[in-house]
Amino acid sequence: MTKNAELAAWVDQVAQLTKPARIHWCDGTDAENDAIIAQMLDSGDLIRLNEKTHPNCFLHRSDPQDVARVEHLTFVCTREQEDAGPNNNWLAPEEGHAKVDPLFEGCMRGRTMYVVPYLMGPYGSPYARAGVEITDSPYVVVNMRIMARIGQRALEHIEAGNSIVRGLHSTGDLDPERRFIMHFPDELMIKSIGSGYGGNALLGKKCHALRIASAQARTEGWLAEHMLILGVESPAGETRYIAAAFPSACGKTNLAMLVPPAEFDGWKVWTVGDDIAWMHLADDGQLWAINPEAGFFGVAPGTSLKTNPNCMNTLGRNAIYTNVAVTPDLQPWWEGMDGDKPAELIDWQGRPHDPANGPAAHPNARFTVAASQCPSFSPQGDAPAGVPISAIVFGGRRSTVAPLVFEALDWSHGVFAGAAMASETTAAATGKVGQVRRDPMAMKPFCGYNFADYWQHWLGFGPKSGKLPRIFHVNWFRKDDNGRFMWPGFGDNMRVLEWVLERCAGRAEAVKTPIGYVPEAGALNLDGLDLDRKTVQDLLSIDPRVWHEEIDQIEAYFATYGERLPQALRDQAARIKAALEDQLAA
Ligand code: OXD
Ligand code: MN
Repeated sequence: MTKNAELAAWVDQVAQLTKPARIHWCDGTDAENDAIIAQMLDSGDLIRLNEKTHPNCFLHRSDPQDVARVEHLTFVCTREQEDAGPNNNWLAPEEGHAKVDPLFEGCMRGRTMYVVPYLMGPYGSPYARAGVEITDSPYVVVNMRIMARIGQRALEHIEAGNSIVRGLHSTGDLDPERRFIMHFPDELMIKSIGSGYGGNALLGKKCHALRIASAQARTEGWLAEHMLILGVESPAGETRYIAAAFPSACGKTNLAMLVPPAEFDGWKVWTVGDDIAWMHLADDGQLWAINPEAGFFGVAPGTSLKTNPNCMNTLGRNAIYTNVAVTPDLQPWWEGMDGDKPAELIDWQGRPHDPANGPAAHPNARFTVAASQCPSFSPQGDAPAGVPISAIVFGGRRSTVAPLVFEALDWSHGVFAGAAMASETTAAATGKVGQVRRDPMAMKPFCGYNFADYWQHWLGFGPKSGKLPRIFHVNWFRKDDNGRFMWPGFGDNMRVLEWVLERCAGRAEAVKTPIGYVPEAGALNLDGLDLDRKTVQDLLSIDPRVWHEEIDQIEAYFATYGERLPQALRDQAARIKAALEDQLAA
């Protein structure tokens, strides 16, 4: 229960609507967690994994129709449609409520209604924000406990008079026809029904920390972004921080936990966050970032000791796995894991694995694990003030067009580069995989208001400080004519991060091109890499013809935002095109 009358009244009102058998206020203690896990083991909602190899680890198998975010069923309900923008599905707030409220009627009959007070951001941080999620899913409770700071301390923060985001969630009947994820930014309210999947159901994550928070950040003058945060420590012991935005399932977790290659003796990468950054301009003129989350909800397939040893060393204990395969002795398994594929596996749906049924683990299978367990977790990971950001990196999955790395000419051009981001789609959302779509700042599924206003908000930071981070764009996913990746990626991405930070320090050499600064031949440290000159050249090349076409496409995309599009972005496109035309004419 709570001393906060408004919160108590809302909980009452939800209980009257949803008719649960009982109400449980979560205190976040170990004892509570143990009891919920025990009950989920009983009901079959969780399966205990091999205690010897994976102590305190559990497997959850979701409904096969409920395995990813559902962008087509996700709505932003602002008074005016224009305020949600062409980037969001929209309903007027009263229509949004009218669509979902009937689905909540009696939906918790026979179930426990959990009330989960949570804090996004470190305890004691002026930037942390609270929420309360009401849910009938014990899976959500045990995952929220890892992903956010839940329970008594969060409730105390709320009872001290801080505002909250209210999130109502029910798995309903899991019918995709009765599934909606509704956001009401003006009411600081989320209503999610019909799905138990992470991004649709763990409301602190995408719904609160990105969609609602981005709208709050706009009015309050900060940034809520789909970005990892990492620190790079040099052999001299100096640590500088980078925030980087990539679309879902493009390697954010791997980059955040990068282990530098052998040639980078004495360098170390520290993980602050792997998915979300809240960034504020501080009195010193620098952009400081906190990770609002406390855990990682990462994609399992492709994670291995080779691609992400820190992650593998995080995952072996106290983790919840969703939709992975298991060996006969109940060890988790997924495609891309180290070693040979075991002869026998149970697939993500609990069937003996038959390759004819597809991969053994679902391509969007996940792990949930505390960030503090990660060997590279930053000593500043819980710092209330956050960390100062030296560089912002945008990146997409492009098999063609985008070079390995370029630096924007200035802040406005950097905002353009972010706004123009495109990427091939992945399994993190339902729908076709591998289609190129515009995904500005990797926020396409997550920006809680009109992108045109969002870009204007970003542009507005430019004149505010001379100490803003420099902005870069990277592409680890360029392919050659035979369809092979040209860049080794993973730990070797350190080579690009080093150039990025050297540029920030005013040291590394670059060539100015119409689309930005690219590394001069020899400016990237490629020692020990087996890459021929031609491949390096191709990786850094900018084809003026291809880019002219790319800018045409960017302009066509921008045009869908009409008059609201900031003039500065039109000007950037025109400037780049003119420079490319000069090159083509020369
Ligand atoms: C995620 C996503 O789960 O972006 O982080 O889909
Ligand atoms: Mn994400």
